Amino acid sequence: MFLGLDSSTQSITAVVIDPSAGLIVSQVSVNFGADLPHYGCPSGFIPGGERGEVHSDPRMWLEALEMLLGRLAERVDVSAIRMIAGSGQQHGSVYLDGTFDERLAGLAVDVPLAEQLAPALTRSTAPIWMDTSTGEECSEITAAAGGAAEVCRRSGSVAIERFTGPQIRRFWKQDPEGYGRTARIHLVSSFIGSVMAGKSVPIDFGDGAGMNLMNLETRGWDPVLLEATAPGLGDRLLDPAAATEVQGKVSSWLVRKYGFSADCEVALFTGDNPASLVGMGATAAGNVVISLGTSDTFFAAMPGPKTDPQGFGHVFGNPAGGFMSLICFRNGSLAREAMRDALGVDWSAFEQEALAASAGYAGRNLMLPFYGPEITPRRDFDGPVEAFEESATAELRVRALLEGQFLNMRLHSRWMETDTDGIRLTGGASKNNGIAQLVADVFQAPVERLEVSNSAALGAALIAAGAAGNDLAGMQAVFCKASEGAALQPDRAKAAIYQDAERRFADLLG
Ligand code: ADP
Ligand code: XUL
Repeated sequence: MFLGLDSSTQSITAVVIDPSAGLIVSQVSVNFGADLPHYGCPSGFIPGGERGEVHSDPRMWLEALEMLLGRLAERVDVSAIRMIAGSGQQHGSVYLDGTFDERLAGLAVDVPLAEQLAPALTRSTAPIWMDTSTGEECSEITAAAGGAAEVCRRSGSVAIERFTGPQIRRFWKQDPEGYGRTARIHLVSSFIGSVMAGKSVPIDFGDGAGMNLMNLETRGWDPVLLEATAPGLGDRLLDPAAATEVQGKVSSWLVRKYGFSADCEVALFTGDNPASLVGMGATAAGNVVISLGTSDTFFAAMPGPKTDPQGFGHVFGNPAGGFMSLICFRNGSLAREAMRDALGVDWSAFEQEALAASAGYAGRNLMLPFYGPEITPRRDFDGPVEAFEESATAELRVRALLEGQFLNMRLHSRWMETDTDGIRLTGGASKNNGIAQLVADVFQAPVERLEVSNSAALGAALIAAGAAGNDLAGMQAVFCKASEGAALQPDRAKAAIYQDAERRFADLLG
């Protein structure tokens, strides 16, 4: 059996697979807000951050990991797991002193993990992908590295607020003493991976590309970008590596505490989106994936790196080799939830309203669907903007929000020139039939959903099995099957309507 873990924005999930039987053995989750309310992070981050700061608590991630492994060991014979891999929300970073590796090597089973590792934190909180506080640092890095086009040519993205390099620079500027004590910087993925391996493990090419620090051509840390970001940064990072590179045996803590086999090995952890590309069976070009999680993302495998002329999109490493393109929209599920709560309705209202959109009615009432700062396109928070032809009812608002989200996605994914012949939909909101149909209609492409909803954790389990020598494409054919029933077909009567709506939406954005 093989274990994949996904430490995401709002939850941590484990998926265990048995490739020889073609079976998902178990799926278990811990929700940060619901299961660990004492951290005060109902949506997985510390509320009330100022100046665009969004941080989370690494101790919460550790306590959740421990709770998850406990639940897993109650359901599954974990001694039969041969390899572990994982994924994490991208870009988030954890700052540790020189005692981190000693602590990992000597973990006690009867003391909470968070209590044992927290003293190694040189920054008590971890900035995550929702953070937009580093505009100044992005400008400084861009200037020092020779301009936006040069940063993009080297790293696959222009300097981006949530990316780890600008976040590291901000920490160095705000707390040089804390930065000075920092011996190791991990991403969320490599942090959790290190706990599993009992030692610091490298960042992989998939997640490493989300830092504005990795050179896409050499797949090593880029000396110019390191220099432009913070002094001595190269010493604080292990060299990046492929996700399938095995790091050795699991931590003895897992053996002693949960009964893992001492022969179980650990592969690298990657970003949630690269892992999801694997779990959605989309590592070879052909399918576009739309993930409707906390953030909404649009991504696809691509043969060679191609960058977004507008600077919103990114190039990451594809865990199966080559590259992937990705665009992230910050106002995903959290915007849908904000509207749901403001109107006092539930998800079935979203489902009904999206399904009720008749051709003559669709795309008429436009909304810029931003309930918080947006990153694609960049918008500071000034609330959603409505351009309605008729007086706004709750129903119209729901429809306009959803249409606005997917029109924005359609507009900003044009540069990829991907074939949207087929869309694979994943993430928490993908189970909503109305939302899924609306995606088909706005993109005018058939939409498929897979049997397994935890695509990042499944992708991680497939990476683990692949690292142990199993054939990835063969496993994807078994595990990444579309759900029973045909794909959702687009309503062709809406093609011209949404083409026109996209143009008007672009005008409204200005
Ligand atoms: P992440 O992996 O980013 O933590 P998920 O992919 O698990 O997030 O998605 C969680 C989100 O899915 C929830 O925050 C919720 O807003 C949304 N969601 C869950 N069920 C539905 C539904 N039926 N309709 C719309 N959205 C839903
Ligand atoms: C991608 C991004 C988010 C996070 C959280 O660039 O910021 O999708 O990975 O899921």
